[in-house]
Amino acid sequence: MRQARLVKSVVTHSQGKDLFRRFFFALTLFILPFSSLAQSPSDIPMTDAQKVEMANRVRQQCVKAWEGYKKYAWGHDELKPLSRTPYDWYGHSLMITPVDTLDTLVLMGLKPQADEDRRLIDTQLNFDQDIYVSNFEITIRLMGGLLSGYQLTDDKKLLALADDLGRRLLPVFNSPTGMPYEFINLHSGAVRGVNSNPAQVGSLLIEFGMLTRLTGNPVYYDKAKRALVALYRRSSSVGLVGSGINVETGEWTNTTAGIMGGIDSYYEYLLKASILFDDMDCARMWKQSLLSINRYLADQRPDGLWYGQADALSGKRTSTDYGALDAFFPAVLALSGDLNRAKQLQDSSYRMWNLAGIEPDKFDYVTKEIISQKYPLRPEIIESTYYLYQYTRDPKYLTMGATFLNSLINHCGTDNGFASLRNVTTKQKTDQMGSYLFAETFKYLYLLFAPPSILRLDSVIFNTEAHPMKRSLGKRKANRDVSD
Ligand code: DMJ
Repeated sequence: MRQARLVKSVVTHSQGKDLFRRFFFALTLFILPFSSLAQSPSDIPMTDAQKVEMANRVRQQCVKAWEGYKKYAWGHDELKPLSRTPYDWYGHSLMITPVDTLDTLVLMGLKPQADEDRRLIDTQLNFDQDIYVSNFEITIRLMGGLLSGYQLTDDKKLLALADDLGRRLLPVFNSPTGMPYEFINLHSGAVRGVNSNPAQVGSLLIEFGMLTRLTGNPVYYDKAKRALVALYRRSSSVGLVGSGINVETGEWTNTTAGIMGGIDSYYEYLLKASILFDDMDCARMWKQSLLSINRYLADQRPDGLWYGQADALSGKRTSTDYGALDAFFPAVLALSGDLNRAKQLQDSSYRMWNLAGIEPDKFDYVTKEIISQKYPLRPEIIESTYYLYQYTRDPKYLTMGATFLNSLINHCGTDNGFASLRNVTTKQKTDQMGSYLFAETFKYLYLLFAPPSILRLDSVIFNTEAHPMKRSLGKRKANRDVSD
């Protein structure tokens, strides 16, 4: 409050608005994010020059982490930022960080880095490996990154790699229900993992569908759409899905419903596929699902709007957890046209961030107790901030973005990159820098402050790993109906 009074007196007794703006900008950058004012972001606008300055700051941080990756982990899946050693998810590198990062480097105008990255991918990435991989993770990060990289650079090798990957992944859909197995061997096509969840089953259509649009091969769209429809048809009588499903029997193995990790991007893809491909089935499935989400999961509390968990069969509330992954939902609500709920939920997410000065992975929004202390550099809250700023131009979202950037730098920054936090209360770091730091966290932060001309939100649909797909390409061919 003292700071608020100080700000006021500066305005009254000085040269007015311009000085106030500059003073406020300094506050935004260095002081505000750590003060109690950060609980309710101010609505003082940033000038265009100040936004450019913020975008440059984000780019500098991204370059710093990219240089660290290059120095200590070049050609590997990830950099371990504390030990400065490389890490490969499956023993052999699938170049997860290079592929996930390419479109971010292009959008940031880092051409030498983007060209070098592209050369690495073009010459070294080989999917013919005798390893079992997660179909979901490889689709959203690698197929998504290759497809958006191709759309931004016109490098046909990237499309050929995506096509090769798509062909290798196809056997994953050969279950009795058409819902994909969890893991697949990239060399033999053998599958594993009958117990899956809605996110893994239902977040494939943006990538597989775009692959169909770009190659003309209908099989990708058809398989991913059938899986999505098969899942939707197993919604309960109250219109909810559980968080665990057996892909061979179609039985629910866990009936906890929510918008949390394990379910999250299934809902996201119903909406986004409907827009990207003009797919009316997806539009209908999204509309129906949203009614149940708002009826059974939304929770209007004295301190604001939250979304918790319920039993998928009865709709009865089971818990009041909310976390970093749930914070994607304001973006989806905003894209769906419900700005009112989107804004309220984003305010709630921001309060969660400020509980410990950086976001816990999960907390109870009634007791305010932190349930999972980790912060693995997640992007979802920043993604929602970006969408809300695009739709409202409310400067409070820029202030939120400045808070996030400062927390990241101060609590997660290392000499050569950024480290996840093991504990948001103690700020103890852990030796992990996931590739989505580049694909999503930096990209959404950059786009929040960058001029809209860098990438117009209404010209693309982002996959769940923030890889932009051009809407114009999604709509090129007539929509195919799937019936089974
Ligand atoms: C990303 O890989 C994707 O956003 C996915 O949908 C779930 N979350 C991680 C980042 O938190």
